[in-house]
Amino acid sequence: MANYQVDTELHGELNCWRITSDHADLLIAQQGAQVLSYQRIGEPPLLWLSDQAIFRQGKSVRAGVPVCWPWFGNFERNPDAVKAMYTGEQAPAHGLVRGRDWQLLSVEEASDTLVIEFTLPEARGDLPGWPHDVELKLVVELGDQLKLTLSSYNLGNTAVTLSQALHSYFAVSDVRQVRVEGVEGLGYIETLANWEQRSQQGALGFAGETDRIYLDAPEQLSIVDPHWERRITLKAGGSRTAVIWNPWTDRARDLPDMADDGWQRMLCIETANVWDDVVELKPGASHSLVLTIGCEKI
Ligand code: TA6
Repeated sequence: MANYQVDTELHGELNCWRITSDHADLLIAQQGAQVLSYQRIGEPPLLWLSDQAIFRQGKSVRAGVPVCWPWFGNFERNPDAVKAMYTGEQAPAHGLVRGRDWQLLSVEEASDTLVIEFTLPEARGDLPGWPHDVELKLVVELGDQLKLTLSSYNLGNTAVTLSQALHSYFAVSDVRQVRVEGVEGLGYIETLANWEQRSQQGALGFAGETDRIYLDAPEQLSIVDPHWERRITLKAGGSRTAVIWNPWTDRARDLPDMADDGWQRMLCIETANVWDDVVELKPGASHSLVLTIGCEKI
């Protein structure tokens, strides 16, 4: 049985919980139910928290795992069925929930795992411009691995279509030295070249700005990091698309919450439902998007 300690902390304007166990340290913000950092004791962090992160109400932190919902990325790039759900004027990137305070429902120990459950009550009809009744929950399970489950349950009497992502920022020794395995042979959308569809040859390495949507992604992807002698494994559930992003030099310079060289130490692989992989929820239907993060020594 592992020992857990839960402490409250204030980071800038944000209420957070720090959870420490015999094996790991986890920091979660109430805003966005956003996991901000995750590190196993004695190892480099698994999730990346920007050195220049801004902890301000209403602004998603450049760190960990922001939740993108009920649409992903640039609203205009979403399928019509997703766009039709929104009646508001300005549609912020990555949806409506990452800058809002979620409610902590419970913290419970189940065998050797700590289970932390959040909900966003406003998703039940009170999100501005999004008048649908969905029970939205994020369950964070800290055991040997870290598991996140984002579930959407349509309690209304009309169908709801959404795109979404667990927009995870992974910590790497140097993005130029790592590779992503599991994408070999997949089709992908190259968002940096007119959203053309292309095909991935071999594993993915990094030599410039990258922003791609991988289609028909397998259940498992991994980040092989020879310098830190580890393989981070990402096991996905309820998702067929994975977005891989690194801003590289110029884009990083434009981001106020990332150091100019911050791009070297991070890599986003986002477990997603985007492009033609949107989630359609009939009344009474539910869907879970799952990400389990593990790590192996190589
Ligand atoms: O997931 C990739 C992406 O959509 C990129 O295009 C990039 O803008 C990134 O997310 C970060 O978005 P943000 O709104 O958090 O700055």
